[in-house]
Amino acid sequence: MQVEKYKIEELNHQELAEHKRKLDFVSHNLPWLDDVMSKLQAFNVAIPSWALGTGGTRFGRFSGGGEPRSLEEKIEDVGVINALNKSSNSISLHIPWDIPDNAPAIKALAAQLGLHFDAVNSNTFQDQPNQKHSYKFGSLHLVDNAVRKQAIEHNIEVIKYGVQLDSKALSVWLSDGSNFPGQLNFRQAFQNTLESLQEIYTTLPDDWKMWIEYKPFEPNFYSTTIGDWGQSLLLANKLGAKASTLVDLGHHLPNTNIEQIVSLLLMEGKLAGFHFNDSKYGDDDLTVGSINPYQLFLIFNELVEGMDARGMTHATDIGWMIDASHNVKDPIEDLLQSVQAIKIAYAQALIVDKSALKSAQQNNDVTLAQEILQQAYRTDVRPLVAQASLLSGGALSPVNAYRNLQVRENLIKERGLKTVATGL
Ligand code: RM4
Ligand code: MN
Ligand code: MN
Repeated sequence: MQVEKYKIEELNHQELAEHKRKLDFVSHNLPWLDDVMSKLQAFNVAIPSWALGTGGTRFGRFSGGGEPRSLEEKIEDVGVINALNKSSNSISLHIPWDIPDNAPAIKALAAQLGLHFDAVNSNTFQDQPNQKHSYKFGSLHLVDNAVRKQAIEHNIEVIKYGVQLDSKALSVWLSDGSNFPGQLNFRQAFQNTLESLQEIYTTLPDDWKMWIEYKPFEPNFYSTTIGDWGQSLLLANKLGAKASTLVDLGHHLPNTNIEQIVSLLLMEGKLAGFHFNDSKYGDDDLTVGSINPYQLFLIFNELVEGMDARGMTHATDIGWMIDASHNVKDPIEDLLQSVQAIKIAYAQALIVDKSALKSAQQNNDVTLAQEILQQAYRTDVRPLVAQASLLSGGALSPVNAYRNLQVRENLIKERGLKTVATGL
C-alpha cells in the first residue's frame, strides 16, 4: 500500500493554524533558525528490515497482523514510513533473513519509493537450515578453522549482496563469547576474530566500510569477544581506515556514559554509526526516547559538537539507524515514534548556544554550563521537527496521519491477520 500525498496535505491543512502558532513561539529567539531547519530536513534514519514485524521474546510472540511477508512488502512499509515522516529514506538488510534474490527488481522497487539501501548486516549468531557447521560456540573467534571459514565466507557473500544493492557498508555484530569462566582463552579468541575480520576486510570494495558493533552480554553471559568500545576500536585500528566502531545504544552496562564514548570515538575518526533504541535494563530494544530522552539529547549534543569540530556533514558522514524490536506496539507506529524522538534530540542539540557553553566551560562556570544545556533540552522543539517534515512533503504529525489514514487496517486487508515477518 502507498500513502497518497494529497491525503497527507489534507491532514496537514487541518493542523496548520495551530502548528504555526507553536512554530512562531519556538522560532522567536532562534537566530540560526534556517540552519536548524535545513539540517533537520536533510537528516534521515535508516530502517532495519528486521524491525517491520512484531518482535518476540524467548517466551512468545504476539503478531499484530498485516506484517510484511516478503522483502518487497518490507520495502513497501519503509515507503509508508518515509512518505509520512520524510526522514527514513533507506533500509538496512539482515542476511539471510532478507535475501535480495532479484537485486535489480528490489533496487527498482526501492527507488520508486525514494529509498536506497543502507549497511548490510551479516548473521553468524544463528544456524540456518542446511548449514554445514554450527555456530553454537561462536563464529569468527573460534578455534575451529572450518567454522571460522564458513563465517568468513558468509560475510563475503553479504558484501556481494550489498554491492548489488549499492550499499556501502558491512555491519558486523558477533554473538561470540563464552558462558562460563574457563571456556575461552580471551587472547586467542580476540586474535582469531582479528584474523577473520582481516580476511573479510581485504574483500571490501574501495568505497566500502566495515562497522564493528560491540555488546557486553547476551546471548553469552560470561564474556563477549567484542564486548565494549575499547575492544571494537582496537580491532578497527588494527584493521585499517575502512573499519570503525558502531554504537548500539542498548549495548552498554547500566549507567555507562555513552555520550563520552561517542565524543572520543568521533575525536579518533572512528565512529561508524548508530543503532538507536532505548532501554531500562539491558538490550531492551525499546522505542528511542521512551525511557531516557535526556541521555539521547546529551549524545546528540556530543555528536553535533564533535562532528562540527571535524567539519563533518551531520546527515551523511555517520550511519544513522534504528535497531529496535516491538513486542506490543504496531511496528510502523513504533518506528515513526523512534524517528521523531531522534529528530527531537537532534533539534535540541542544534539549538544549544555553543559559544556560550564554550565560555562557561572555560570559566569553570558549572552552573551556567548546565543551564545552557538544559535550556535547549527543555525547549519544545517539536514544531521545528514538524515544520521540517512539512517542508519536505511529509506529515506534521506522522503517527496521527498513520492512524487517520488507517494504514494498518489496509495492510491487514491486503496481507491478512496471520502474517509473520522474518527477524528476531
Ligand atoms: C543484536 C545487535 C545487532 C542486531 C541483532 C539482531 O543485539 O544489536 O545489531 O543485528 O541484535
Ligand atoms: Mn544493533
Ligand atoms: Mn542489540
